[in-house]
Amino acid sequence: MSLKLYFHPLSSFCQKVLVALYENDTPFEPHLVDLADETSGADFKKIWPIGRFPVLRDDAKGRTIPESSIIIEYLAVHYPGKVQLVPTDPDLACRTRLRDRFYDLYVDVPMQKIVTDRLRPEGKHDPHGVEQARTLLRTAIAMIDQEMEGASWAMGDAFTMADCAAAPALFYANEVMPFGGSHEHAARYLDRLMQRPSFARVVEEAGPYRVLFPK
Ligand SMILES: N[C@@H](CCC(=O)N[C@@H](CS)C(=O)NCC(=O)O)C(=O)O
Repeated sequence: MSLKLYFHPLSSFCQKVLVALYENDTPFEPHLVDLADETSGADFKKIWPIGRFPVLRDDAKGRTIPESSIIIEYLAVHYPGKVQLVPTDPDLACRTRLRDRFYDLYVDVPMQKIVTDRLRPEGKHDPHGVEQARTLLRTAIAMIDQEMEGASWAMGDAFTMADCAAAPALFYANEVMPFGGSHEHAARYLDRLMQRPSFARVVEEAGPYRVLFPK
């Protein structure tokens, strides 16, 4: 097996890549990184000094690939499967990347700002930053709610990289700022994502680690 994924099961960006791998039954060796553990964190930073996961290592090709979207693009080029996560049509691919960026930057990132603020020590919280994140997240969810009226997946009928990004981002966003009661189309989209076998598996595998999620 040439692919090794450095990841943590609770991490939303890692879950995004796991969904892509599971969609296509792509074989890989999971390598759990525990950033709270000095040795595990230091070993990981030798591979990717930025210290953020996921990172894919492809021993067969001698490549180390960070960044969730780039990993999914790499898999689509070098290890394609039955589900075409990045369309071959350039315009459709461009629109897919836009949706992927949208879910990463305007749902996942503000959601993480809200969650990670809970981990900050007393006196080091950033209430203004958290409020900005909540405002951004609220705007993004309202946009998604409109977009998803009449659509099955982020790009319409086909499940793509954008849905890989949307699944964990919306899942955690709904935990920190529940939108089920106010945005029914976004909520139904999240339900569909939860029922998708690839993401259902990701959620189930993260189960034992849920106690680490800051309340
Ligand atoms: N743009 C990166 C973001 C990766 C990222 O922020 N990962 C988080 C976990 S979800 C992380 O590694 N956090 C650890 C840290 O910031 O120390 C991607 O798409 O992969």
